[in-house]
Amino acid sequence: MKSVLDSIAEVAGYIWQKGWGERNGGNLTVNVTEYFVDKPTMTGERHPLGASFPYIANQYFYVKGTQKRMRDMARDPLSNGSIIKLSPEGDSFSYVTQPVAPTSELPSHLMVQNYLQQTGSRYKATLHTHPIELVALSHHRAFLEDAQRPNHLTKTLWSMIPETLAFAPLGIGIVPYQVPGSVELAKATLEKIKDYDVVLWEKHGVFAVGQDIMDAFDQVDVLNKAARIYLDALTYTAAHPDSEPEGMTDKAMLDVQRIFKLPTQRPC
Ligand code: 2HA
Ligand code: ZN
Repeated sequence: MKSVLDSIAEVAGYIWQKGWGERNGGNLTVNVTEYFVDKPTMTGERHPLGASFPYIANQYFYVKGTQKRMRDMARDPLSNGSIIKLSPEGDSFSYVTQPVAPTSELPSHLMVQNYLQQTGSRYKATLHTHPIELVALSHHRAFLEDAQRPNHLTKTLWSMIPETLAFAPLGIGIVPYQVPGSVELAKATLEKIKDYDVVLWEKHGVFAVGQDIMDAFDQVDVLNKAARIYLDALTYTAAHPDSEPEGMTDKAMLDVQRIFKLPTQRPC
């Protein structure tokens, strides 16, 4: 458990350093059930969740606290978040550590954690953050209209450097704008996360899943790096309008997919 808390603190520090976690921006959960066999809760008091999550009933999660800062979590994860246990019905929770009220994005995190357990996934971590360059691209209609240009954002990002495709092989899904913290946002996130490890919340941030919190962070970092390269290449276009960023060719990308035998679906 200590190593999980250490990596949560490490990731929270990276998010702050990268400028992806202004004030209380961003949040995360990690399923830590494997470390807590029958651990008693602090008081037994039950806090209703407003919905039922049957596949994570009786399970334990580290959850970032609402209004808490990533930069403070980096120093002290258990004062800026807490470990909670879900009730046997999966519709309320009790605190296992010092009570810190959970993040406003709890609906998205628990809905996705519930889905991961339902499908027998070994993915344990969910991460929401505000990566600057990816959010900037989410202000451009061309990247949001999946129906007209399917996966246009994914293809643009993959074509920047081979590593993007290699380390974010499922690409990035698009979730149209919804109110932060809403059940609508959670439902739209759940639908997209079935196909992608990282989804872009239009004009807000990203939501990612990973085997552990470092894995979720790395995938966001890889995709955001590609967005940064794309935007940097466009600054040259601003001065030389006849020169667009080329991007790797479709053939070059297919070669990467084939040579590295990249998955096209989330591994179990
Ligand atoms: O934690 O980022 O989306 C604050 C947020 C809500
Ligand atoms: Zn947010």
